Amino acid sequence: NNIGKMLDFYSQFNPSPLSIKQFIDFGLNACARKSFIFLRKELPVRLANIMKEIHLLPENLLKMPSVGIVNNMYATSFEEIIHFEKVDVNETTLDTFCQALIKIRNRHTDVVQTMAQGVLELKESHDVDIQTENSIQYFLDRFFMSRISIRMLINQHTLLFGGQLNGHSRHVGCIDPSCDVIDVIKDAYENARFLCDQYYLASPELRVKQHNELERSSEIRIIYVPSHLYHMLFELFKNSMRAVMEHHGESDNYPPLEVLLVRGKEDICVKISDRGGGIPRSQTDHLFKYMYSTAPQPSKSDAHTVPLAGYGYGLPLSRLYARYLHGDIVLLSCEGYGTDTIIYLKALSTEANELLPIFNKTSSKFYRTPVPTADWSSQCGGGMATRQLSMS
Ligand code: W6P
Repeated sequence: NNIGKMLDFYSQFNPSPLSIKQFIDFGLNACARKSFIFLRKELPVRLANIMKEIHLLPENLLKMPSVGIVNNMYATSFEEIIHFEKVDVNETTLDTFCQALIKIRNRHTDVVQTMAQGVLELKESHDVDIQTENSIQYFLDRFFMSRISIRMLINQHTLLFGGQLNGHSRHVGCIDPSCDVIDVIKDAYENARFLCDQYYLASPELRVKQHNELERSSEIRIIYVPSHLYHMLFELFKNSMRAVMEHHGESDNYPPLEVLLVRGKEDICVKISDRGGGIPRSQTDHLFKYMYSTAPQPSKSDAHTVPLAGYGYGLPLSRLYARYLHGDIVLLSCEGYGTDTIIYLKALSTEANELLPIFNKTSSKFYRTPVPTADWSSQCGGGMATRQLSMS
């Protein structure tokens, strides 16, 4: 059929990663026409690359109703953008293109939730083996990364050319060329603290230290997407607060969260240290796994006990936001004491390029490659890592 042919065609191309500097340059020389010409090819390429991968998912997962819904949404959006393939460019097409992008963005708002539902549906209907679990982890990392990147492109275009330009703001689309990291830290902390106070009737204080190795001035500013940074910090603060409150249950004196913000030549580091009792080393890798976090939450039906942080997809998604522009999130715990989480960001906007999944022979092989047999001896036969079931 036609859409199948178009998918084959567009999935042959690799996505073109942009640097944050290119996003800024694009935005400053704001040309809706150039942006349109770029996106009417680049969006179908990115969509087609990830849609090809959806079809390689383990059959059991593909059959789940929620995954079908997501798959259909992608097909619809792909078709809607393909319509602009051969139109001539005038004011009207630019306008309808903007409207189409907004419609697509709205359609895909709940995709993370729907995918999580699909994983739940699979867990409830089938036994999931290690190979399937690995495939799902591999796929969801790539799928959500693709989604982050596509939404970034759509947001930039609609913010810059959607007709509601804010001339007073220094922002270029959703990028702040002079993002004050401490401001975002404080904002994320305050909002996490608000939830913590509601749930536990108390919350740990925040102590911030900063060190600018380059210019010994006080402020650390970067070119970044503040909403992404906020998302990561809010998630990590919620987790740390929960750990502290649960670990010091009886007391009314909670050890503060300590944040260290450092600007080096290459990296910006934000380290959040909590004294929430830590977690065993055997559990740290699991925190970033989709399959461990989707255990149906006991409190979900009880609207009055919304958990502060439920180890949902928060941590793996936050790490993807960091990795999207070649940063990372690392978690180090001392069981019995507390946990450090570090957000690494690229200090230089020239190094902050989009990291995009590409569909090729290597990626498709992954879905068919069995789990390698262990070449290190161990008691439990499952390889190096002891498999444990759920967090809850
Ligand atoms: C903990 C567990 C955790 C996960 C993510 C971030 C911080 C923390 N602290 O104890």
